[in-house]
Amino acid sequence: MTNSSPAPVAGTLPPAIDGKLAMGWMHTARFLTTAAQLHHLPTIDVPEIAFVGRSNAGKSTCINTLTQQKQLAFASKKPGRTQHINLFSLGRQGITDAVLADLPGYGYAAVSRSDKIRWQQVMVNYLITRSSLTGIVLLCDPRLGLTELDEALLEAVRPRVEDGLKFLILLTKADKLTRAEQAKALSIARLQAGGGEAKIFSALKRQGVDEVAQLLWQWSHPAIPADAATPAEPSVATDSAEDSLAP
Ligand SMILES: Nc1nc2c(ncn2[C@@H]2O[C@H](COP(=O)(O)OP(=O)(O)OP(=O)(O)O)[C@@H](O)[C@H]2O)c(=O)[nH]1
Ligand SMILES: [Mg+2]
Repeated sequence: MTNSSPAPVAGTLPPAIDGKLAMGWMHTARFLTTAAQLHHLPTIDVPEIAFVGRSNAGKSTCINTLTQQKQLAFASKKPGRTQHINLFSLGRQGITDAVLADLPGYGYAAVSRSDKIRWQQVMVNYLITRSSLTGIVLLCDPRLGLTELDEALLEAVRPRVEDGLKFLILLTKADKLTRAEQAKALSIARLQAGGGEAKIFSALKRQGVDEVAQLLWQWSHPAIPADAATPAEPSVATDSAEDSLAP
């Protein structure tokens, strides 16, 4: 891997980055912290990108595939594996320029109704109040399509998306679909994405991987004003948002 991703030039659009450089950047991912409650999350002063979606949609697998690390995020056949918000830092030479957040999935059947409702509230709080949140990747198994809970999430974040929050519907496990089914699912998802976009992804076949890495790099490196300072390491102060993730 080369070590020379182009730096954003002050006052300009971010330079385009090729797939190989974007994957090199993704490979720098390292564990930052895990939080069982929103107010335990550190305040982050770089772009944060959240991976959200139904339990078992493939969020943790997607993070592992993008970062080319087998066990950075916990992936499992058993739904409900991710129970905390796990943060991962990205950036070369130990300088963090973005953070990925792996969120617990929702809609897991074995969870009690009250826990489901509580978790939805935590999730919506996170998506609405988290000030470092720059982009959301909503993972969806196209065989199931967007569920009621996905729609509710979309509705909750719509005002922020209209305000410029980046948004991607990622159709996972594309290896389970034919090309024609993929094309159909993609056109439906594009309509549902509102101001955001939609892409096809398969961890198994490595479909869409470079493309998503490039997009996340672009989200994380917007044009910077001429007098902007160098991004710093995330500080360890805490947000004030409430609610526990633990059942
Ligand atoms: N065929 C196929 N299976 C996949 C793909 N991505 C994930 N899976 C499988 O889907 C299952 C769930 O994957 P996870 O990454 O743990 O899903 P998650 O969304 O993080 O689940 P929670 O943590 O429970 O919310 C695992 O058995 C994965 O191997 C893919 O691209 N293709
Ligand atoms: Mg997970």
